[in-house]
Amino acid sequence: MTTATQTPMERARKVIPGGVSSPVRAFKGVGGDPVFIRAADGAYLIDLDGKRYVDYICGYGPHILGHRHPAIVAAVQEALGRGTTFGAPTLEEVELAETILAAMPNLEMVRLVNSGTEATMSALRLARAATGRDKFLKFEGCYHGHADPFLVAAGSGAKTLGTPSSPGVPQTVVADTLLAPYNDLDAVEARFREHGEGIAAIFVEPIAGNMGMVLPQPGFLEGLRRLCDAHGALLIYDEVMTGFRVAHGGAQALFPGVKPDLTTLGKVIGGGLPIAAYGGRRDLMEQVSPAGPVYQAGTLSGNPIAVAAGMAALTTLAADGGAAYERLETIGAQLVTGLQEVAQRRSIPLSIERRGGMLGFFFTAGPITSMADVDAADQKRFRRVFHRLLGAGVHLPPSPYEALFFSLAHGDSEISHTLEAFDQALAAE
Ligand code: KE4
Repeated sequence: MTTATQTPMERARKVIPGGVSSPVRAFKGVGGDPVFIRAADGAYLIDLDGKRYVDYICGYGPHILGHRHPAIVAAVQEALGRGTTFGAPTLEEVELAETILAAMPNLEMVRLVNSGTEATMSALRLARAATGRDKFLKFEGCYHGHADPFLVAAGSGAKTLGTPSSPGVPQTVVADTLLAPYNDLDAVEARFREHGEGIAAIFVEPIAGNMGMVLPQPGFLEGLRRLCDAHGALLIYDEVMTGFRVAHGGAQALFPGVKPDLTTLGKVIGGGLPIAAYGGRRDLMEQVSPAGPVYQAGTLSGNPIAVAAGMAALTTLAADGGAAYERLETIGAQLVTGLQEVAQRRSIPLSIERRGGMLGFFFTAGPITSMADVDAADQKRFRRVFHRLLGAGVHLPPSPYEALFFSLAHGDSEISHTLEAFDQALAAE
């Protein structure tokens, strides 16, 4: 919808940096202006002109049940009838904590916060306090929110110390951020040789979802656990994206041989409202204020409206003995098989991986094991295909470095619409 004087984006850019509330939404990864969304329903986004798009953004992960799921809407409406925020403990936040712990046995305690950024920055502070060490290691291409220590250039794995990738992040802050390529145990071993007893933790997305979707190679997570144990460092799984998305128990349920010390969560656990969390071993979490000295707080943490949405989401997902995840497998297999068949028929190299309701595809023959492989994929082709799909009413996340998400509301008609649009998009290549 464009007024005579200005487009929505022209208007937005005047008052909001880049016209968006979060950078990826600005379409910088694909070019052009974003579609402004007015509403959503099930598997669909609806723009200002009423055009519907099959949605593979799903809010960047939260919407695993589909938009406006009746259970979530009803729970939020009921909670609204009792108030919005109390600045006091509620039984509902206890129930949500208990529900999370029941699904993730590696977590003995959990603290609710408002965003994944808060969860990871708090987990890092706790790891540094618990070990008395300052350095931590992260992987190129993994994203852990925008707290200063994590904003480190995804530079070459040869770099042993990160360099700030954003102005305003002091070198002194990232001096303790170590980098390694994802899936490169030798590089991690080298960091430990250089800094071993100074490393508080390894932060890792056990399935990487911020460079498309990249799986851990066999032995990678086990190797991280072994190195942490050998050097007295903590293993921290960032499952903000994968928690309750790739499986009911998150990625750690798919790799049961490795037990993280701490886990961060978000997205699905808020049912589309702002909730995230960090949790793990009791001896660590008991160090968090006011139980212990590690300070962390939040005016709206455990917000009753968000808690109600999260509880409705997790309860619905757990119903019928996990039937929801079986359904996600069926939808996902149908989608991936179809995409692969189209690419094969059109002789276009496509590498695709899926776990649960999350997938990544790259225009390359693969394999994809690190950021370097993702960078080498045909990003120009992604941009062309993105816009053709958008024009055909299929909305992917607007960046080749984002994973795709689908929901329980993505049925046969949405999948066939997507595959038809994908076929037409590749036919034009
Ligand atoms: P938030 O602070 O955006 O709630 O969560 C940060 C975060 C932490 N850890 C992981 C593994 C994450 O994926 C995220 C956020 N993910 C991005 C999507 N790639 C959020 C989308 C955005 O930045 O707008």
